[in-house]
Amino acid sequence: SKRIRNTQLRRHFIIGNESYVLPHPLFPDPPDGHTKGWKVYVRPLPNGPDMTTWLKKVQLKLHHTYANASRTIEAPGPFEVSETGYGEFGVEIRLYFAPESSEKAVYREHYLVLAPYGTDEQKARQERENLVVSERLETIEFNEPTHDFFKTMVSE
Ligand code: SLL
Repeated sequence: SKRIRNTQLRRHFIIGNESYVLPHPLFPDPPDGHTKGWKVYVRPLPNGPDMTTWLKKVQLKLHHTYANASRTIEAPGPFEVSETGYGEFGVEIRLYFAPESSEKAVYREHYLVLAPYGTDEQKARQERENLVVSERLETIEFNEPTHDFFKTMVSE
């Protein structure tokens, strides 16, 4: 459908990871040599609106040492991958949008953080809780959205 001039739609969301030192009940029977369990995700903000009006598919590409390194998750998600491993690497993320948007997939990268970071106090808490979280606020902008996409977005 036709695009609406001089108009932008903007949405915020989270890309991040959680990491746990193994052994951990969420990650039973890890392969030999795997020291961390982790989850990488694309999520709405806490109490934020549903993302699936605009986000229809997420492809997460892991390090080539993983079997089936390319993981694809369709809406409604959750858009996340849980794995175990031994090292940090950049996860390549592709976001695919609602077809009526006529938008091409958008690329993001998230570098996995598996080790405690920050001040000594912050690191001590992450160790005590056995949880490291690395997240950032992301923004997506749809410039001159199609009329059909605009309609779904404003009724969300
Ligand atoms: C590092 N440059 O050495 C990085 C590479 C590799 C991550 C990290 C295990 C994969 C698997 C895994 O953690 N690969 O065995 O399934 O720190």
